[in-house]
Parts: sequence; structure tokens; C-alpha cells
Amino acid sequence: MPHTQTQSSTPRLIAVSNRVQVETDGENANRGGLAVALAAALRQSNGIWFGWSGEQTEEFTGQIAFRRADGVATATIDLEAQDIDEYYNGFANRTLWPLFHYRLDLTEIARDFAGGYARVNERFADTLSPLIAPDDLIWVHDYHLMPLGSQLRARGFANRIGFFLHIPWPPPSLLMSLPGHSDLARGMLDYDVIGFQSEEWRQAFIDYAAVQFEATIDGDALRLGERCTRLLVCPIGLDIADFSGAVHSIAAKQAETRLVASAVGRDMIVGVDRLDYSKGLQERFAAYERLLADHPELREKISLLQIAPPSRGDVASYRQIRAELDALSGHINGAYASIDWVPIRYVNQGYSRDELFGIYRAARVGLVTPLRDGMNLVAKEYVVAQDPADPGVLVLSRFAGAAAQLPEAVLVNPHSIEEIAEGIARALAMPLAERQERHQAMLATITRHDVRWWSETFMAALAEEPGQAPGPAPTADPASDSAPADSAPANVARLRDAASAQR
Ligand code: ADQ
Repeated sequence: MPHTQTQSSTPRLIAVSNRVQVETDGENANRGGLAVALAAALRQSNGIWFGWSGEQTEEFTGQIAFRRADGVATATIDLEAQDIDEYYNGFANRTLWPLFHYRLDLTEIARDFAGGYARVNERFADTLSPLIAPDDLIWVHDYHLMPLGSQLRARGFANRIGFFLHIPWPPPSLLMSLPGHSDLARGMLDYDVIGFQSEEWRQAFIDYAAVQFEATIDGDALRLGERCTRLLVCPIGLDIADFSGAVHSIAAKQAETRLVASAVGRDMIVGVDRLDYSKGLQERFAAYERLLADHPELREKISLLQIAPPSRGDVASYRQIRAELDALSGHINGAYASIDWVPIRYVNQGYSRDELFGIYRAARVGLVTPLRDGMNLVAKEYVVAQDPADPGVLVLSRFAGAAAQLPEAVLVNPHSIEEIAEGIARALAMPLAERQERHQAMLATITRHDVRWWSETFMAALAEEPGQAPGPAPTADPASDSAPADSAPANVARLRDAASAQR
């Protein structure tokens, strides 16, 4: 039963995500983009962050640990080994993550995984229920918790509940290869608002709902029977004040100076990624080798620093990519290194935000080439860390959500090693005036659409009273005023076309 609490005039935010990771002792080296962005959003709204502690317990009890860290109130639960295996390492990271990143070849379908996913979502709902007051706004994050909204509705909660998907939503034909896809997606319509990183993912969701449920679109709202879910394009941004403040830090300055000294006059290219097959690292290394092969004049003049801390080491495909990258970097260095030049420095460790800032700033080229990425915050961080008077160039995958916001980057197809190689060559040769112009435009977008804009935009939609007329259809790219939204009629027509084509 819903728990009643003293009501305050401003609704409280309850954010829910798989992991709760707040900064402790200034240590944030290995946290993902969600953790960094969400902590900032919660600090601004005085909310509470609920989720898994990351700890394992013998038997699930539902006992909640309450803490306050770095200005954020947290409520965490421990999970038992079977939950972690089936829900986290299983359905979330071996089924949904590859599938939603268009990697059907790596998608593992197992009944135990699906069972564990449902069970942990129920456990989240049961444990969270006593904390919810009638006026609370509930904001659920990411692919681990897609059914949580339905689970809360089933327990009688009529609160406004929203969901933000940090990763892509796959095209209907891919999603349909997942057993139980219909229930999973149908459950999403129990949310009042769903936020996507880009128009492409939002449209894929609409296409699926049209084919599968014959839902209708009305402005930016998707209607199915009595349910009305608002679909927002709301790309995540940086905590810009915090990140750009690193320019004054000693750690940033030291990292920059150290790198510049170690590069001895060579242009440095930097990549910073979680070690993940979605990040296109093998293709990136192969492209760098192609660059050295096709441009002998660049040999000994450039160097690639790839920083990639391992993640999800319990999943076999992640161990495999690590072995492949070790072999590839060894092969390239073996083929091209000289007594005083190493073409690739490949580092498997995390760095503080300040150090990362200095590393980005020292690099002439930022290389961000995921095969698919919901957004990619590294691309934005690289731009913000540049010296506006002499900025480096961002080489960015067309298939990262960030590409819709940053068309001034050198955009490349991350599957084509030739295109990446030529993109790097172009970036290295780019004249100062062009670098400044592109940098200025990207920085303006990133500053305007920072993490505060992101959370306020989502929260404003979530707080809107049910029955209120939905606002105008969101722009295809909220960063670009010149990219108009699909008009509602165009959307409806597209829905119908998609539905009839696939029936
Ligand atoms: P991620 O897949 O984790 O996030 P990304 O957006 O690039 O990807 O965020 C990575 C974060 O980790 C960045 O803030 C980066 O600075 C940090 N990081 C990476 N390597 C690091 C290192 N060696 N040391 C320290 N920090 C490091 C998911 C989605 C993305 C989406 C985010 C946020 O996959 O598409 O942008 O959520 O929504």
C-alpha cells in the first residue's frame, strides 16, 4: 500500500536507477555517465536516489541503507548472487545492452535472465513502495528498470512516473527478436513521460508502438486506450560549471603538462571510453593503423592515447574485447614503433575528472567513434576542455546520440576504418580559424543544453498535470533551432505507413 508522508509544497523527486554511486572522497574515476549526471540533477532538486548498492548479500531482505553523500540523499539495497547473475550480468548486460546497441550477434536469450529481471524489478517496487508519498515525482532510469513503472502501478501508485532511456531504442525488427518484447514495451506505456537521447530513438519507439499496439500519436503524446505517454527528446548534458571549473585545478594542469612533455612536439590523439564493444575500439585501432599506413608523413609525428578502464568483467564478451585490444595495440606498436616513438599508448585505468580535463586539453584530436551510443558524454567533455584560442578537433561517430547535437564535429562512419582514418587526417590538418569556429558552435550548444537543462526539461514534463494538453512536438534536435520537429500530421502519416508496411 502506498505510504503517506507529510506533503511539502514542491513535489519531491525520487530517482531510481540500477546502481547508486555518489562521489566519496573526491573519487569518481570509474563512474559512468549516468552517475555523474544524475548526482548533479539530484543535488539541484533535493531529491532521494534509490537503487542497488553494488553489494551482494547472502539472501535478499529488502533492508534499505539510508545515507547522505556529496549532498545527495541515497537509499540503497543489496542484491543476492542469483539476482546479480540473472538480472544485472544476465538480462541487462547480456541481453538488453547488446540488443539495444544493434548487436544481435552478442545478444544472449535465456529464460533465467528474463525471470531474474522480472524478479529484481518486483523487488525494487516492493522495497521502494513504503518510501513513496502521494505527491512524489518518480524518475526511473535506464534499461535495467523498464518494467518498474508497471510494477508500481500494479501496487496502486498513481504518482507521476517518468522514465529516461540512456541508451538507444532499437528499430522494431531488432526488438522483435527478443522473446517477451511486447510485454516489455507495453509496460513502458505505464509511464507518464519517456525521455530519449535523440529523435532517432524516439521515432524507433513510435514505430514499434504503431506496429505492435496500434497506438496513436497526438503531438508528442502516444495514446493507447486510456493511457497517454509523453515522448520527449531530451539529450543528457554535462555538469558544465563543475567540469569547466577543472581548468583551474592543479591536477588538470599537471596531467596536461605531463602529456605535452611526453608527446615531445607530436600531436596527440585521445580516446577515453569504458572498455565496451559498443564503443568501436577495435575499428578505431584499425583506423589508426590505416592512417599510419596511408600517411607515412604522419609517422613519428602523432601518437594515440587510448584510455579504457575495464567494465563488466564478469561478462565473457567484455573479457574477449580486452584480449583483442591488447593484441591489436601490440601488433600496431610492433609494426610501427621506433626507438623513441610508440604509436599507441593503451591504458586500462580510470582518472579523476580533473586529470581527464587535462588529458583532453593536451590532445589535438578527440576520437569518439562508438558503433552506437545513446549520447556519449566524452564527446562533450572533450569540447569543453579545449582552449578556445587553440582548440582541438572532435572526430565523432555519426551513430552516437551526440552527433545530432554536434554537427560541427568531424562526423565519421565508425564502421569504416578508411573514413575514421581520413577524419583524423582532416582534423590534424584543420586550420586554426576553422577549429575555432567549430569549437565555438559546439561549446555554445553544450553550454545551453547542460545537465541542469536536461533535468529541468524532463522534470517540467513529468510535473505537468495529467490531462493537460501536451506541449508542441519536440524538436528533432533540441540543440538545433534550425532542425524543426516532425509536424504532428507528418508523424501520424509516418506511423500509419510504418504500421501498414510491417503488418
Ligand atoms: P556510458 O556508456 O558509460 O554511459 P559515456 O556517456 O561516454 O558512456 O560516459 C562515460 C563517462 O565515464 C564520462 O563522463 C567519462 O568521463 C567517464 N569515463 C570514461 N572513461 C574514464 C576513465 N578512464 N576515467 C575516468 N572517467 C572515465 C551511458 C550511455 C551513454 C550516455 C550516458 C549518459 O551508454 O550513451 O551518454 O549513459 O546518459
